[in-house]
Amino acid sequence: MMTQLSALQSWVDQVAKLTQPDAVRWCTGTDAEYQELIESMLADGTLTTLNQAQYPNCYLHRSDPSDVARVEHLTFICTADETDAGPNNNWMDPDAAHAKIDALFDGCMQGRTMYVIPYCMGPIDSPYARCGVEITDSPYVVINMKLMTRMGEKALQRIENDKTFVKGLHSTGDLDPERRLIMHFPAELSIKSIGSGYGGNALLGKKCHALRIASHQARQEGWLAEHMLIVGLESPEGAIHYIACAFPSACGKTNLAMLIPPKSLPGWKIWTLGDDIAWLHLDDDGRLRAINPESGYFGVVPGTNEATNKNAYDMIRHDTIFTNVAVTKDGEPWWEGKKNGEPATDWQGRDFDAANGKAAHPNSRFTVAATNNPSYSALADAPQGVPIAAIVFGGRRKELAPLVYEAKSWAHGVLVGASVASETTAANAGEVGVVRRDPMAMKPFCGYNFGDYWAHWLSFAARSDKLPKIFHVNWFRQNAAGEFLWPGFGENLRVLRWIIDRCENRVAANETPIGFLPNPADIDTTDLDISAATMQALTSIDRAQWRAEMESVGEYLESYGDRLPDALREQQRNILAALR
Ligand code: GTP
Ligand code: SPV
Ligand code: MN
Repeated sequence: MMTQLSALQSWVDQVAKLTQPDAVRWCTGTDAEYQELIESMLADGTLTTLNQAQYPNCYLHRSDPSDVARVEHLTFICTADETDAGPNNNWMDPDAAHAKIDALFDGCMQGRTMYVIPYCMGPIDSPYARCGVEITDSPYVVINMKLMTRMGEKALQRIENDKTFVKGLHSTGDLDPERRLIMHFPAELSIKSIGSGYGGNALLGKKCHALRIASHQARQEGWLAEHMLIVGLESPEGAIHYIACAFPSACGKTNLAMLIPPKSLPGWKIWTLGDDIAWLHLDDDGRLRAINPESGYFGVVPGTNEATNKNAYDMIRHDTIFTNVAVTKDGEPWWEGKKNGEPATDWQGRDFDAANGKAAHPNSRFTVAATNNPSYSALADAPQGVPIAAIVFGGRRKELAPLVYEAKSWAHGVLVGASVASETTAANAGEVGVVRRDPMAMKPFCGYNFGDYWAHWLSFAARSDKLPKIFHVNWFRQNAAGEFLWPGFGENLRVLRWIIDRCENRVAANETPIGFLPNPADIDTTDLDISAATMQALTSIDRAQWRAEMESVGEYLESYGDRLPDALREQQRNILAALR
């Protein structure tokens, strides 16, 4: 008996009976446990050592080449009624789903150790935090959970007090994509995942718990679980505004959350609260407050360098797990966009040959504790979180979407979020670069019907008159030659400054049918090599293109049938009418 909580003990016993591990190990979350697991994975080849002089305590994991990203086509929401999962999810009947996946779990841990990981999503003493227990046969999962969550003894204590926890069962199985499934049972607060050892498929605290299951709980309890970074922007005068931004996978959250202010904006400071997930609650005063349920980052490696993201570059110089990067002949990690060194072996461990494609996998990742981040905010541990001044949606769009615009009301902002579309990236298995609808950047992560989700978002307007303003940004507009029009990265602070000025009613804007756009002169471009014509293009809209867009948004919304809130339909119709 390893816990006083019989519901937990009996579940662990029942899983052990099904999966038949050689040993069961309860994880305590100590540094010694982490080190011991590292040593054993170095010994069996699960990890390899990187250059310890240049990259102390950094290790490389190469995942199976068929297992390098999330797999939305194998991810299911299992609700009694199919329409509760919605057209945005794959659905399976809960009984059928359990039967199908339990057959794969049967005996799957023979010869392996079963690890029991109690974890807490959110500051351990926060009323907004929620706990879970992940059972896994992957020591790689254990060390990632150690870096990314508050796990071990303290979490177990909280679980024993709360007497409730999300159950997550994971096994790497045989890694055959034909026997890979990620299933969610919102009504049971449980997750079952088999056949993948990768990121969001396997670190169940992250997307499976903190978004899919939590979004379901959040709807019932009146809060929001979102795919958002949280960052504090401190002005030279010392005022800090916290903003929460939802961009789809591999569309710039980690980079924005730890950006380095450009030299021409002296005195600005950036404080990172989170880079991927935010839980948002209304406080007693009606202000929206955010906590980051995670305590580490699982970030995209390619593109990281001293110019794009020096904080991340420095942060991953020590105590970092790299997954699927290349290696130089000196044993240093290497990736596309790194300015020094060259690859000797590629992400699959082969001698590097450009004919085989990129040296690092485009979705190669780093795992680090948040405290490694030079711009880490101590308020990431504050039980009440931080007040949110603005919500920012964004996507990766070559065309159409301007650099920034502001919604005219909360309900309009919900439509702006529901209309997010973005080019697909390597974060999910499948085609890259195709524009698809990704409402609130939650297409892969909302644990229930988007129609009900939008209604839930809309309902906040009746509960508070202090809600944040809502904006939309696009760092990814391109010219005909395929070059980005906007420099991006640290320079994005110039746009965030306009957003803050709008929140403080310090600057006027151009009213258009899609929202308020900046006067080009109100985006500071000091020291930027950007023409007036480009700024004009970035801060204006093409009405014909936008008419087509709003028609397409209307068709998309109607695919949610009678679950679509009337208020959202009305927003879309009014904008379309104004564009005509
Ligand atoms: P997930 O962890 O998958 O949820 O992604 P994320 O939203 O945190 O994305 P991330 O910040 O890791 O960025 C993904 C890719 O976009 C990287 O290759 C970055 O170099 C690139 N990127 C980020 N910000 C910008 C930007 O402002 N402009 C341009 N052009 N590229 C950017
Ligand atoms: C994403 O794909 O949005 C990620 C990486 O943040 S994963 O944890 O794999 O979901
Ligand atoms: Mn993400």
